[in-house]
Amino acid sequence: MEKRASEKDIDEDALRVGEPGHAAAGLTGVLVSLQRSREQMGVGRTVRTLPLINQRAGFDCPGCAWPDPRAEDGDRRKPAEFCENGAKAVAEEATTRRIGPDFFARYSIDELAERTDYWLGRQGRLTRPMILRRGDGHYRPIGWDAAFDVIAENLASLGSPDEAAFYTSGRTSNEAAFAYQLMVRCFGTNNLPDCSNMCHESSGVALKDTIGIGTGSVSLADLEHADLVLVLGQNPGTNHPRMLGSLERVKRRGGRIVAVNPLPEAGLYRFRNPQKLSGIVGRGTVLADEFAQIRIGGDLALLRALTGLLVRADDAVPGTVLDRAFVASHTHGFAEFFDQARHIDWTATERATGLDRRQIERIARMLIDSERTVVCWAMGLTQQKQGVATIQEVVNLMLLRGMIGKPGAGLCPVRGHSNVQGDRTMGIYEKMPESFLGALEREFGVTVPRGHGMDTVEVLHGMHDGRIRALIAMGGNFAAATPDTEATERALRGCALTVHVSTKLNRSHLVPGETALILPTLGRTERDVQESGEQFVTVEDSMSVVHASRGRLRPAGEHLLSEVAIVSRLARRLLGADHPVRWEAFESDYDVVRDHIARVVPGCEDYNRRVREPDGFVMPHPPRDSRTFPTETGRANFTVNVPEPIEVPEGRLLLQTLRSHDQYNTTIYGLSDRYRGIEDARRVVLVNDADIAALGFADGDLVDLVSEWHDPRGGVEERRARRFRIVSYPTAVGCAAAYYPEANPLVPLGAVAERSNTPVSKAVVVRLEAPADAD
Ligand SMILES: Nc1nc2c(c(=O)[nH]1)N[C@H]1C(S)=C(S)[C@@H](COP(=O)(O)OP(=O)(O)OC[C@H]3O[C@@H](n4cnc5c(=O)[nH]c(N)nc54)[C@H](O)[C@@H]3O)O[C@H]1N2
Ligand SMILES: Nc1nc2c(c(=O)[nH]1)N[C@H]1C(S)=C(S)[C@@H](COP(=O)(O)OP(=O)(O)OC[C@H]3O[C@@H](n4cnc5c(=O)[nH]c(N)nc54)[C@H](O)[C@@H]3O)O[C@H]1N2
Ligand SMILES: [Mo]
Repeated sequence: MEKRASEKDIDEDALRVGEPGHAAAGLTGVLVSLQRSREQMGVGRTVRTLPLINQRAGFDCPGCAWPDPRAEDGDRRKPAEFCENGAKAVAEEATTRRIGPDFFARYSIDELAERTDYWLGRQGRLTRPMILRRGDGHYRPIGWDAAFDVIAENLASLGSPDEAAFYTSGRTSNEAAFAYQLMVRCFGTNNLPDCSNMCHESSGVALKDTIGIGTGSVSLADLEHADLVLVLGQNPGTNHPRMLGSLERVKRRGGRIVAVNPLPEAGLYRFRNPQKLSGIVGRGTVLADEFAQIRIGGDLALLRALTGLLVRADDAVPGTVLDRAFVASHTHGFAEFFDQARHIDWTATERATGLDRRQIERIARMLIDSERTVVCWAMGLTQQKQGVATIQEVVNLMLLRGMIGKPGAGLCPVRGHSNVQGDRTMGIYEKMPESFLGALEREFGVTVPRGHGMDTVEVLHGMHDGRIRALIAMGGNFAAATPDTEATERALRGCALTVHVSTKLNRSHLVPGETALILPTLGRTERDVQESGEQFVTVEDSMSVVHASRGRLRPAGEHLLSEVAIVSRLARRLLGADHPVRWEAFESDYDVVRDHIARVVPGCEDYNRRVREPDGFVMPHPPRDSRTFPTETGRANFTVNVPEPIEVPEGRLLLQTLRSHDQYNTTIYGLSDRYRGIEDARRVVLVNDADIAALGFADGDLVDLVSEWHDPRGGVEERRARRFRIVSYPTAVGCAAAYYPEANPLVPLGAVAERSNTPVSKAVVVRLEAPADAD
């Protein structure tokens, strides 16, 4: 049987498995980052680039959204304020390799589609606008103006603007995002899906309803001064390595850490700080005081038990546990919450969590003993069917003890992409409120649509049934990041037009609509010179700090346009020369965009001045700043959340799809998942020894993964991903893990989180089968 291209990744015999690591970072991390940077950029460029990452005069790391230390944090910004994986993200962008028209003349699209994502990423930076016309086998170069003509003509020929969707990934700057959403709304649609729909949407929905604002309530200083930090469903050692430094400071100050995860992730155990000599050579700091190895999807049941234990402890000795004054003056719905919280069904809790009652009681005791608690979480919580309810229960837990809006305490959703939070603030959202839409109209004298647009999953459904005919993507890798790969690829191929504004070649370029364009753009690391001179852009991190980012490298090619320039030019072509928005001015001077942002986006007043402060400024957050809760009740809302058990039939496992240490989402840097001891292979499935034996397989066996999904409308759907190697791994019993995006074909489009519509990428029921094409 013909293997799918992405399955060829695997050199099936190359897999090497060592001991899972117990410590993160350290000397190996430093060496790997230098080696990767040198390989991609050469020595000179490495020396010039790495020192600028996250410095005030430099650029924001294009890796994760973890904040930088500010003056108020004691100003301990280090000369090397980046991590191994940040250096890889930079090297990936600042590489000296280039792809030009000759590359596309050499490889047909069918040949490229046969290559792995890893190979595609290694070819280098895109340098010229390219077009794939209907029936042609190759992308051909096209001029910018001609490219905008093709896009505008295609969009104009749609039955309605709502037949187009405009995706955004989270690297886009605030200036580009603001201009982009304005163009899209002036064109006439709110179809602005983004990567956040697949990422922290559950956090946004839960927080908005309960505390009135969708962002986290802590600063870096709060986190570092906490008595207790809960890290739920997150792997910071790989995905937010600089967070480990903060957790280390928590420990040094005598604070405690609880990690809740089906996997014993290295960074949560022990951390060798590469910024310090002792860290490089010493044994490092033990981080987690308590590691709860939870079953996938068990967090709501755990949190319910914890809120129950707190409520009961206060019942036993009234006034000793709950912050009654806070509850009385700042919250709503406590009575109803209290009534159900007192009942803990221990049998159901132990079954759902796989945890022992005594451990849950120990964690409750730690919560009671802590005066300042911070809860951090990421994809392990959000990409679950009950993701929103789970995060609402996190809020309940914190409200009980008044842990919002006081120093050293609060809610900390740890964001992914470096500017995913800023893009939202700038209006990249299919459901922006009337206040924002009205402000846009007043500012620009335009009319924008009011009906809600489609999110990522809705767009995919729309493509399937013909309601969406065109996809424009500002960054990202839509084809590989979305679930249900086979169906998604069919959907994309059914579009009349697909357009990707990209820095690097990726899978999405190879799953074209009838007409497809690749528009190459500048990255964060590069100098951006426009008519009025050198420009900078702004971004917002996971803790709502907005600051400037300035690239310094020579652009990867002379034909590249910045994202702001691409939007401005497309807008002029699409909306006509007499459009009331001064698009040319946007392009020539980003201060002009920022002046509009200042007047439209609440909290961004005086934007141009404040982003020029050395540390930028912090967005307002009423619960954090003044314990005011802009919800419908005017208070923080308690909610009642009922865990529903995930049914896993006999002989099946619950599979999560996650990141290795050597990738950035769909960008594969290399084949080393060092902390987990897995080398040279990505098509692996991590399974507990007991389960391997019970299922009749052995460590190292080759299997197909078959997902089974019970459509609520009836019927079972099956999806297959071929040829994964079983790796014996100490994950929770009954659970399994495989890498994203290789496992995306298994995630059903219909399996989404309630209310946030986020694909359930962390709980897929699968069975293992001997390979269907065994040879
Ligand atoms: N180097 C690097 N950095 C990145 C990224 C990257 O790909 N590479 N991606 C960026 C992006 S966009 C994001 S969103 C973040 C993602 O950051 P993470 O959320 O840390 O990423 P994942 O690899 O998806 O890991 C999810 C974690 O949740 C755990 N988990 C899975 N299911 C459950 C569950 O049911 N309960 C609990 N308690 N835990 C569970 C997994 O074992 C794993 O440790 O990282 C950002 N930073
Ligand atoms: N199964 C499964 N699926 C998942 C997840 C999971 O855990 N499991 N995680 C989900 C999450 S959390 C997220 S955030 C999404 C990520 O989804 P996306 O954001 O769509 O994917 P990325 O892989 O981050 O996008 C990488 C591409 O962005 C382009 N790029 C990089 N830098 C720039 C830039 O500065 N400008 C422009 N225009 N383009 C640039 C490059 O061409 C690169 O190929 O995936 C989601 N999908
Ligand atoms: Mo993400």
